[in-house]
This record gives sequence, C-alpha cells and structure tokens, in this order.
Amino acid sequence: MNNLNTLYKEKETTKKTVEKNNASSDLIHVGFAQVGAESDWRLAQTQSMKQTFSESNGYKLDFVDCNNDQKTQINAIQEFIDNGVEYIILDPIVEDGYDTVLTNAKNANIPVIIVDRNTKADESLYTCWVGSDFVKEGLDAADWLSGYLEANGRSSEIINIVTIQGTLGSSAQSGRTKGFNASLSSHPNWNMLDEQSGDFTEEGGYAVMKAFINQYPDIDVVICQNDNEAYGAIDAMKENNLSFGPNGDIIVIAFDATKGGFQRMIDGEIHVDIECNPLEGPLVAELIQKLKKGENVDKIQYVKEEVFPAETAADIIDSRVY
Ligand code: GZL
Repeated sequence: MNNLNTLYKEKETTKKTVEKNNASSDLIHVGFAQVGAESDWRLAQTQSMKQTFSESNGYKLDFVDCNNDQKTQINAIQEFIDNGVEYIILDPIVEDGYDTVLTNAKNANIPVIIVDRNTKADESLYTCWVGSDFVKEGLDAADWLSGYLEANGRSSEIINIVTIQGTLGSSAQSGRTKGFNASLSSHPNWNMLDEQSGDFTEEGGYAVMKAFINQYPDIDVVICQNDNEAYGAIDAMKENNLSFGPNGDIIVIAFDATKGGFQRMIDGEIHVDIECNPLEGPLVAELIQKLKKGENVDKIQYVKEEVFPAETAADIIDSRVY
C-alpha cells in the first residue's frame, strides 16, 4: 500500500494570483498574503477580507493567493515591503519560517497583523494576531465525543479513532490535534489508530480515508480537521458501503462549520461541526484604524466560535453567513 502521505497528487507547480486595485494614494495601502484557496472556509475568509479592504471602505488592497506554498508567501510579503505598503496582513501557511521576512517588515517600520493561523515567529516581529483558539477547538471536539458516547451508553467501549489532519505544521492542524489528543489520557478506552494529513482538501480527505479503510477494519470515529476533508472521507465511506453519520455506525466529526457542513449534518452524514470563524475582515480593519490613530491594540484577539451538533443544524443553517 502506498505511503499515505503520497496518496494524493503532488503539489501543483507553484503559482500565485496577484490582484491590485489601482486606486488613488489617499487610501490605506494594505498587503494581504493569503494561504490559498484550498477550502470553502478559505474562500469565505478571502471574501470577508476583500469586502472589508475595498476601495469604497478607504483601502488599496494588494491581495496574493499563495497557493498553499510558503516560499510564494514569503516572496509576497517581501514584495509588499518593497512596494511600501502601510500594513501587512499575513495568514501563515505553517507556524515556522517567517522570522527573516518579518524582521525585514519590522526594519521597514511596516506593522504586520497575523490573521487566522499563527506563527512561532518572535512576538516582537508582528503587532497582533486575530484568529481562533485551535487547541480549544480540539478540546471541544473531545468533549462533544465524550458526551455523545456517554449519552449512547458507550463510555467504556473500546473506541477506534482515526484523524484526517489539516496541513501539517499549520497552527490549525497542530492546535486541533493537541487539543483532541490531550483527552486520550483521560479516555483509556479511546484508541487513536492513525493520523495522516489530508491538507485541508476534499481530495486529501478522500485519499486518506480510503487508505484508512483499507488498513483498519474497525473504525468507530473519523475526525476530519475541516469540512472539505469530511466530504472526501464521506465519499470514501460511501464507495466502501460503510455505515456512518448520526443514523449509522462511524461517527464523523468535522471542523469549520461552513454552510456545506451544516447541510451534511442535515443530510445525516456529519455528527458535529466545530466552528472556526473566517469572518475576520472587520476585526482586522478595526485594528488597523486603531493603529493608524496611534492607539495600542491587544496582542491576541480570538474570534467567537461555537460547537454545532447535527440536531441543531436545521434550525441554524439559514442564519449561517458562510
Ligand atoms: C483554520 C484555517 C483552516 C480551516 C481550513 O483557521 O486556517 O485552513 O480549518 C483551511 O478549512 O484550509
């Protein structure tokens, strides 16, 4: 059997998408180095940022989709510096590797706001971080599973779990993994069979789940670290005529809580969706406005997030913005 990590296709050749609005100079010039367009969540976050940093709102936005490639992202940040933007917004693909380019930004006196995922770069190299508490998201998933098993009289049953992780080295992947796996010691009957990365994509989720199904005959829970991986895992389970979802055997846990995830809960395919809020644009703009006035801002700003079990989905889906 192929190594799980090579099951899905090699990364496409690195390409980036650069969008600039050629606006007059009295606008606040902002550069945003975005992870990519790998998931529905990512598209929603990009839309939030573009809608916020529009010319009509007083901004000139240089937007770069870095196609999930860190080298492209670092080059984009350096270009922002060379082009003299006033603020840099960075959603770091992975946690490590940004110290040098962030030092260049600091030396150029350009404030950097980290959004969504975080970086392990020295805190002095960026102004603040707006994002999610990924460890809490993982803990919330474990708490939900514990409650669900107890409610179904399965608290002492051996529970075989597999995890389809997100992009390895991203704070979303490491945080969700750390948070959920912290619960394993208090649940000795929970057995983490395997953890492999699906790179936050649908094809990645499909490939990894297909390999898990071939390798492990008795899976009780699949944790998908985003909705798109869950959609791929669902396709793999359907292909193998496996029973899953709230009315089936395999428990499906997902993260992001996009509208698509809510629909899959209504369709009886996902048990619970742990929200990760992508609508960060307005909060980032608020911070930039404060910085422009010379005001201090908190180093960390967490976005509001909830846990949505399948039974809540039908009542809530119409209110979901993304
Ligand atoms: C989490 C974000 C993750 C989402 C995925 O804040 O970075 O990246 O969970 C996305 O959908 O690809």
